[in-house]
Order: sequence, then structure tokens, then C-alpha cells
Amino acid sequence: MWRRFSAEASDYNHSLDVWCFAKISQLAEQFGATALFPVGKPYLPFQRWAIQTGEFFSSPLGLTIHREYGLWHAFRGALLFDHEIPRQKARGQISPCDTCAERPCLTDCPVKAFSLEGYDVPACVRHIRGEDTRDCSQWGCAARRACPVGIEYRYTTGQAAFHMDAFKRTLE
Ligand code: B12
Ligand code: SF4
Ligand code: SF4
Repeated sequence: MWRRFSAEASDYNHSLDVWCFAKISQLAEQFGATALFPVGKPYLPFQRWAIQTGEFFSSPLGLTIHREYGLWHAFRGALLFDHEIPRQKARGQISPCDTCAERPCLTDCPVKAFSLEGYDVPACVRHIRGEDTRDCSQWGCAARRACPVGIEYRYTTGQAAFHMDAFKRTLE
């Protein structure tokens, strides 16, 4: 997706949301479905839907985790049909987090933004706007990068920097 978006970005004013809106709306039309998006209030429960497929699990970071792709995925849209689609049988997978003894994702953030109480957004933002000792702005969230699952799918620098920049702008 990133390669395709990068090639077409200027036609969409470099907005990934606008690009996804166009592409997923096209798919919805093709399949006679309604397109739904993760942005815009009220927020739709994309992560809960993903977990219901049996392919994704909750991780200590609040992000969902996949056995193959690890934390390196995002949900760009969903197709809503007016008839029921038989569900695939859940594969009975277990979460990679269940067998991860070290849990490095919980210790690698320089400001300990992730804890059992949730995600300390102000602490994270102060750090990445200031010293940014782990180069999160360039390489992406250090806690996310600490996870050993699916490292071959980690975002490239350009992709990580694009998302971190969008994250900072969202908060502004
Ligand atoms: C609001 C929001 C934020 C807020 C969070 C505010 C807060 N106090 O936690 C801000 C702007 C800070 C944020 C940040 C990020 N977000 Co965000 N965010 C959302 C959004 C738009 C709505 C969340 C929501 O309220 N959903 C409504 C409830 C009803 O849905 P739900 O599925 O039932 O709820 C689940 C979540 O609330 C989740 N949860 C609980 N605590 C936390 C904490 C964190 C950090 C996350 C990510 C989730 C999470 O658990 C619930 C049950 O599964 C979702 C998209 C969406 N529609 O869900 C993306 C989403 C959760 N974000 C996402 C991502 C990737 C991020 C970032 C990593 C972006 C980045 N930099 O690349 C950062 C994380 C910080 C970092 N250090 O990098 C992805 C997660 C993908 C995944 N693998 O799970 C989502 C799904 C968007 C997408 N297009 O895929 N985000
Ligand atoms: S580091 Fe371990 S506990 Fe944390 S998200 Fe990855 S597999 Fe799960
Ligand atoms: S982006 Fe950096 S400062 Fe923010 S939560 Fe991730 S590791 Fe911590």
C-alpha cells in the first residue's frame, strides 16, 4: 500500500486519508457495499472488529498484534454489506504476547508512556517534540519497534516519518 500511495501521493495532495477514501470507496462501489473509515467521529470500533476476526489480538500497547505482521499494520477502511457473510472459522490462534516473557514493548519507551493505566499521550508528545532520544519522529515509536514479532514488516524510515508527522499534526 505504501509503495502505491507514494507513487500517487501528489495527485491526492499527499493525504493518505484522502487516497484511502478514494480507493476504498471505489471498492465499495464495485462490491455493492458501504465504505466505512477509521477517522472521523464518532470513531468506529475498528480494532474490536479486527479482534473478532480471530486474526488479531490486543497487545499491551493498545495496538492490535498479528502473528505474522506483528504491530505493523493499520486499518484503513471497512466494507459494510446489507446481508450477512458467513464468518470464517477462527483458527484458534494464540496471541504472540502470551508467550513473550520479556515484553520489551513496555520498557523501551524513554518516558514510559505505556503502562497498565493506558497510554500517556502528553508525555509521549513532550518527548518527541523535544529531545526525542530514541528518534521516534524519524523511525517510529520505539516501543512499537521493540516488538520482535513481524520485524520484516517494520515501516521504512520514510513511511514511519510520514506517520509520526501525521500523528504530531493530529495532536496540534
Ligand atoms: C483517537 C485515536 C488515537 C489517539 C489516542 C488517544 C488516547 N488517549 O488513547 C492518538 C491521536 C493519540 C492516537 C495515536 C496513535 N494511534 Co491511533 N487511533 C485513534 C482512533 C482514531 C480512535 C480510537 C477509538 O477511540 N476508537 C473507538 C473505540 C470504540 O474502538 P475500539 O476498537 O472498540 O477500541 C479499542 C481502542 O480504544 C484500543 N485502545 C485502548 N487503548 C489504546 C491505546 C493506544 C495507543 C491505541 C493505539 C489503542 C488503544 O482498545 C480498544 C479495544 O480494542 C483509532 C481508529 C479507530 N476508529 O479505532 C486509531 C488507531 C487506534 N490508532 C492507530 C495507530 C497506529 C496510532 C499510532 C501508533 C500512530 C502512529 N504514530 O503511527 C499512535 C500511537 C502512539 C505512538 N506513540 O505512536 C491504529 C492502530 C492500528 C493497530 N495496529 O492496532 C488505529 C486503529 C488507526 C488505524 N487506521 O489503523 N490514536
Ligand atoms: S513485545 Fe511482546 S508483549 Fe509487547 S507487543 Fe510484542 S509480542 Fe506483545
Ligand atoms: S513515540 Fe517514543 S515517546 Fe512516544 S510512546 Fe513511542 S517510544 Fe514513547
